[in-house]
Amino acid sequence: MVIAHFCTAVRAVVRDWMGAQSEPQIREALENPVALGAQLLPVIQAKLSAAGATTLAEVLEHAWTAPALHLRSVFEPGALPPTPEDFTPVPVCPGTAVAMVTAIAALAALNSATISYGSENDGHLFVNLVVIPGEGDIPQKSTRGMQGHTDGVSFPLRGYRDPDDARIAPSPDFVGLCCLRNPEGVPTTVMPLSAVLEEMPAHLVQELREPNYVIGSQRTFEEGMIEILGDELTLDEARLLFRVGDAEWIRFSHRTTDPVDKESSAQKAMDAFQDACRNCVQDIALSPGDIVLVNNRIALHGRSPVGTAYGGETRWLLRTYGLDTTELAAEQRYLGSPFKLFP
Ligand SMILES: O=C(O)CCC(=O)C(=O)O
Ligand SMILES: [Fe+2]
Repeated sequence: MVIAHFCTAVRAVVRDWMGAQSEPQIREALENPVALGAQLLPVIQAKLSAAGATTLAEVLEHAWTAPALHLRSVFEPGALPPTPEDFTPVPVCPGTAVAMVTAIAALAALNSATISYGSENDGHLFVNLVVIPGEGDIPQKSTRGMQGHTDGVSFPLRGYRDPDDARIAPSPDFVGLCCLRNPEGVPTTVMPLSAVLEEMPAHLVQELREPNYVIGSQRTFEEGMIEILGDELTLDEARLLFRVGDAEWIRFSHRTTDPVDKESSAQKAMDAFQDACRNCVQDIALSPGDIVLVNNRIALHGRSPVGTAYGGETRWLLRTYGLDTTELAAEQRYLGSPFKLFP
C-alpha cells in the first residue's frame, strides 16, 4: 500500500507540473535533473502529507528492504513514435518527456540524483532499451534474456573508492526502467540478495567477501572506457559481497565476474551464488506507464528473452540510474554537466 500511495502522489505532482510548462520549458528542465528533482521533491512531500496515508520515510524504508519499487501506471505514455532501434537518441515526444520527468521525481524522493556515466552511451541521461537490429555483440545481446547482475559492476560501491583511480564514481544505487511498450509482457526479473544468500552454505557466502575475483566492464561501457581511460576498467582483487551497516550489498555480473583461481573455493562460491540466484527469481511484468526502480545494492536483476523483432511497436523501455551523490568528490564528475559522472 505504501508504494501505491507514493505512486499516486508522484503521478499527480508530475501531471500538475507538466500541465504548467511549455514543451521547451520541459526540455530545458530535463537538461538539469538535479534542479528538477529539487523542485519536485517538496511538492511530493506536501502531497503525501496532505493525503496522510504514508510518508517518504516509509517509502525509503521500503526502497532499501525490497528488491524493487514497482510504480504501476505512474505516467501516461500517450501516442508514441515507432520503437527506436538504438540506445540513443530518445525520441522527443510528450510520452518520453513524462516518463523521464516521473523517473527523476521518483528517484529524487528516494534521495537519489538521476545520473549517467560519460563512458556509457556518451553519457546520455536516458537510453532506449530496445532490440537493436544488426550483427555483433550488442545487437545480439539486445534480443536475449539476462541473468542476475548489478549495473555498473566494475565501479566501486557507494562509500568506497576504486583502488587505482579515485576519479571513478560509484555504481548506481537504483536502476530506473520506464516502460513505454511491452506487448509480449517480457518480464524484468529481480532476485533479492537476502534470499539468494540464505540459499547458500555460510562458508561459501564468506568466500564472496574475499578479494579473490576479477571484474571486467560490462559491454555497454567497454568502448567509452577505452576512449576515456585508455583501457577497459578491470579489477584484479575484487570482493563481491560487502557488509554495509546492517545490510549486505552485492556487485556481480555473470559475463564479467571471474574467480582469480578457477580451481578455488572462490569459483565454488560463485557457482553456488548463481544457482541460488536462479532459485530466487521474481518476475516483474512491466506495462506501458509503469516505472520500476530496482535496488542495485540489495538485489540483482535481469530479464527474460526479448525475441528478435525490432522497431514498430516492439518492447521499449527507457533506462536511467539513481545515486545518492552527497558524498561524491568533484573529480568524480564532469565539469559542465550536472548529472554526468566519471568515467
Ligand atoms: O530489459 C530489461 O528489462 C532489463 C535490462 C537490463 O538489466 C540491462 O540492460 O542491464
Ligand atoms: Fe541491468
